[in-house]
Amino acid sequence: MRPQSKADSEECRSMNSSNTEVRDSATLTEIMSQPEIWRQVLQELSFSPGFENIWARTNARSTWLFVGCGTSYYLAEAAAASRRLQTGHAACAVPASEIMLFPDSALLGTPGLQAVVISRSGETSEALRAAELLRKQHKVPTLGVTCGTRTPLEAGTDLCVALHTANDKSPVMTRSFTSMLMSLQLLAARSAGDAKFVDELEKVAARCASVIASWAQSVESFVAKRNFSAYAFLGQGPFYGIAREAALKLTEMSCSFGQPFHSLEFRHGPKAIVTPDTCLTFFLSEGGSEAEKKVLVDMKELGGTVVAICNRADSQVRSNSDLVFELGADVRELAMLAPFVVPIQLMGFHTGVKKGLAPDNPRNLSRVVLLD
Ligand code: F1P
Repeated sequence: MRPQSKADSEECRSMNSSNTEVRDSATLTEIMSQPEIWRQVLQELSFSPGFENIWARTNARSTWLFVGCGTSYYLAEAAAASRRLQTGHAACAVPASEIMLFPDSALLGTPGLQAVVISRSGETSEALRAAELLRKQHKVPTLGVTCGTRTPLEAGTDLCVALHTANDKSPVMTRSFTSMLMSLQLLAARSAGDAKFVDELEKVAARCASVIASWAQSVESFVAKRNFSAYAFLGQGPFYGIAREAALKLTEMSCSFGQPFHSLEFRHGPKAIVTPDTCLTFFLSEGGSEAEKKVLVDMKELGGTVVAICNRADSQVRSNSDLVFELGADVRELAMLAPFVVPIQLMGFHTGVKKGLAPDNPRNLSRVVLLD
């Protein structure tokens, strides 16, 4: 057996010492439960008269405004980008605080506007305030999306999707984020008359179930061997919302500094930070992959540490990446939004544990932000 190098013993020490935190952690359990939870949620929604009713009552609305806070805001961004591509109709996202403080910037007078207020807890003060302003002051029909039960959000919106199965105990949103995103993509697919999309999400759930354990192992050993001074998350189109959420996950669970960028924007200045201690994660789309891969190669040439998340990696991606995650599913790229965030949920978790933090009890964070 090869003598234990310093890195190995450090790796063993960091992996062993956090076993209990790892094994018993609600956050890790909830991350690893996602493929099964997605399968259950898709099943529930496919046969839910309530969901069908929500589609029937919102389908004619031509412009959709997605609203949320924190992770729920980045979900709103990914859902809006996905809906634009799925339906070809207008859709955008704003933080709930903008509805409160700069309502005129959200074009609330747009004819045919449908508002979607997303809140895992259904209790976040800004989300409730935004729902109330949209509904009562601006007369915009409101659809709530939550994982809570009998929440103030449900009481404060015209319609509500409540995914109790996908709720997280952890203050950190993981399966709630991916499941609520899938539910909004299903609604858009229904509006686009795209009956195949639910099958593709089911394929993604099955495929992720077969790779998630190996993803978790690769992340844990990668994190054990490396220390980074900065993290950048790069994605184009609908993957930009996923890059935003990935940066937040790393920050929430490991108190490290992570920033999201549109991949090609990274050349326009931010690449100044690239060193071997910079971890650059690329969410490679299929639509933009040639141009995105060129950025990946450029950053590797600058000496950056590259993590690639994609459906299938070609030799160029493999030879220029330090770590590759492949989903390998025969689905269209929009069905890959949710699973692509999973490796970074895991990276945030294991980086936090390595730094002696407790992701189940993230520093300075509460599960719900309540304001006076
Ligand atoms: C929104 C949120 C979470 C964050 C933390 C505080 O919650 O910002 O994204 O992780 O838990 O609250 P919600 O409105 O979706 O419940």
